[in-house]
Amino acid sequence: MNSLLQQVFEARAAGPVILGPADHELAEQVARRVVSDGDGWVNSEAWLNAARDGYHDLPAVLRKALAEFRRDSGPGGAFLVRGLPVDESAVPDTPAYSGSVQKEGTIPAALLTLIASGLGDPAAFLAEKSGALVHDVVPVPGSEAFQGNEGSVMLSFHNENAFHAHRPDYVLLLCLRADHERVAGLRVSCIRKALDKLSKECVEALFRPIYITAPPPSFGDAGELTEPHGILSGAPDDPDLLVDFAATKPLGPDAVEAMRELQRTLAATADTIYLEPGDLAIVDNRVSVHGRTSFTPRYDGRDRWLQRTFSLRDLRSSRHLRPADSHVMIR
Ligand SMILES: O=C(O)CCC(=O)C(=O)O
Ligand SMILES: [Fe+2]
Repeated sequence: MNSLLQQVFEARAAGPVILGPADHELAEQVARRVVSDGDGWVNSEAWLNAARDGYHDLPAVLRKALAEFRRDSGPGGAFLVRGLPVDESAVPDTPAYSGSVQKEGTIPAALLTLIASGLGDPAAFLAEKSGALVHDVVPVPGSEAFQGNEGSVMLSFHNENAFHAHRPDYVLLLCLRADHERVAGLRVSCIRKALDKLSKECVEALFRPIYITAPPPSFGDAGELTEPHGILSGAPDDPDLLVDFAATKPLGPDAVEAMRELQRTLAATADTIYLEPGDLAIVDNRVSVHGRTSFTPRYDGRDRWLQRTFSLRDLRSSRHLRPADSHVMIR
């Protein structure tokens, strides 16, 4: 493991899970079963049922670590699994168009759905990537400067879908292919590491409802601005974090100053993870923001490719947004 990875996880009781050969094989068998039982269609009911069922057959070492992470995501607010069965040589060319999603059943899509089903329930938004449960995170020609996952300039820190009342609790990012130069780093920063480095005035302002947040560009024209909200909420000694540095607007000078201090501090305490094929990063979206360093795509079919799935701990609470109790919110 490289030292940056070590830094991310050294503070956690249970470090990264690295699957050995037998567990790698078992995870592959379980994922294959989801592919064969799941109608070959990622958003189908059969696929979701197969993933929920199959989760219980995943390696015990993985399930135990996920259960611990679910109870307490630790000071880093993120988790890494390495050695998942992703065979880069069998991965097709990296797609290079906007809105690309994984509709057909594949091993990586099965792994994401399996693990999302253990942490909570997989879910998606109709307005974002056509409601697919598994998204491609790939650079798109012409979108280089986009503040979204199609871009390749630095992606600023954000809670995923911060504006939405039913935003994901966990963001799962599975690497199928790294970037050519191995410089694209997923950056994760957790409020638990930053909190005691913030001034009293800053913390006090961040708890006040003096911020509003817009939907991210990935939602197109859909979605509404939030009501004024605090960036921090909940327990003073272990608050939740809610901010998107590209979409959250401070209302007034105190709000501006506190947001700047927070941004500086989150950058200083962040961890950078250079994902390799078979690595899965799980971000606790309640206490951590994430972003990405810049990189240079070549659009040659060998660019960086992550796949992403969201998991919600309480799917029921968004029932009014999910006709027929599907896993896709219509707004
Ligand atoms: O490219 C990355 O490492 C992260 C992109 C991102 O923020 C996302 O897909 O939600
Ligand atoms: Fe994101």
